[in-house]
Amino acid sequence: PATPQEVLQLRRANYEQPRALIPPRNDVLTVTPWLAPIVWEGTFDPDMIDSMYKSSNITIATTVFAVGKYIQFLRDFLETAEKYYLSGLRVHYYVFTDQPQEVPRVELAVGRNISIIQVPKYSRWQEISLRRMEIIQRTIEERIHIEADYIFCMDVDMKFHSRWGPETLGTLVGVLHPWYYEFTRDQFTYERRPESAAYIPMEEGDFYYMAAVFGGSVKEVHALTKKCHEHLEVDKSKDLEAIWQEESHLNWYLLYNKPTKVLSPEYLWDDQKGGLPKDIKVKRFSAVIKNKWEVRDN
Ligand code: 5GW
Ligand code: MN
Repeated sequence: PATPQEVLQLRRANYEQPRALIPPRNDVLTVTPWLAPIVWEGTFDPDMIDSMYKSSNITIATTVFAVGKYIQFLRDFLETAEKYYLSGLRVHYYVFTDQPQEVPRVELAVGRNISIIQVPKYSRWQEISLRRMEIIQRTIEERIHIEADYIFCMDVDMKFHSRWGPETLGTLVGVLHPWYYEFTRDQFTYERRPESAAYIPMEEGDFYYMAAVFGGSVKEVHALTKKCHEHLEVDKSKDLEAIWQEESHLNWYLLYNKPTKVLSPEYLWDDQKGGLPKDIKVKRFSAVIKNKWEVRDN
C-alpha cells in the first residue's frame, strides 16, 4: 500500500487525467489479448511511475555475461546503465566472466552494487548459450532469491541511451524483437522441427521475443531458466540445437507461459537497423554494432 508521503506526492503531481475514450497511442498495440500491457513511449507517465516505486525498497538483480573478448563491452554497458537504468532504485549487477581482474571499476550510485562471478571460458560458443540459462538458474537458487525481488537478464553488447524505468517491472517480462515486430507468426524464426523441445507449429505464436533481455520476479525467471535449461539439455542429448539456441527456447516458453508485461522495441533496439521508424519514439537500449569475427574467437 502507498505510504502517506506517496499519496501526497501523487496528489501534488497534478498529472494528466487518463481518458477512457482517448487512447494515448493509436499506431501501436498497447495491450495483448491476455491483457498484458505493451510498454511504449506515451502510454505511461514516467513521473507517476517513479513516485510509485520511489520508496518501495525493491532490489533488481541484473545478470550480464562477459566472457572472452566480450569483456570489452562491459564498461559502456555499466556506465550507461548507471545513467539511465532504474535510476534511484536498488540494482545488484551480477557479472559472469572468465576474467574477474579485467572487470572495469565503474562508479556506482547509492544503493547499487556489483558481484563478479567467475565462470569458465567455454570451448564452443554454443556452450555459452546453453550455460547461460543453467548459470542464471543456479545463481538464483544460491543467492539471488535472497538478494533481489526482480531480475533482468541482459546481453553485454548493449548500451542504454535514455530512460529504462520501473515501468518495465512485472512478474514475467519479454521484449519484442526489433527485426520481427511487424511480421506475422508464420514469418517468425521459431524452431520448426518437431523433434526439438523448442518446436512451435506455423499456426501458433504471439510475438517474436528477443533473448538479449528477459526478466520478471525472481520466482518466475527461475522457472523460466529451469525449463529452458532442461529443454536445451533434452535437445543436446538428441544432438539437436535449436535454430536460434536459447532464443528459440525462450520463445517457446513465453508462448505457453504468457508474459505479464511486454516491452516494445524501444527497450531493445539494434543499431544495425539505422534510423528510427515512426512508431519508435525513443531508443532506450540497443545492441551496438560489433565485428562478429573480431569478438568471437571461440
Ligand atoms: C557469442 C557467440 C559467438 C561467440 C561468442 C559469443 C559470446 C557471447 C562470448 O564469447 N562471450 C560472451 O560473454 N557472450 C555473451 O552472450 C555476451 O553477454 C553476449 O552479449 C551474449 C549473447 O551473444 P551475442 O551478443 O554475440 O549474440 P547476438 O545474437 O546478440 O549477436
Ligand atoms: Mn547481443
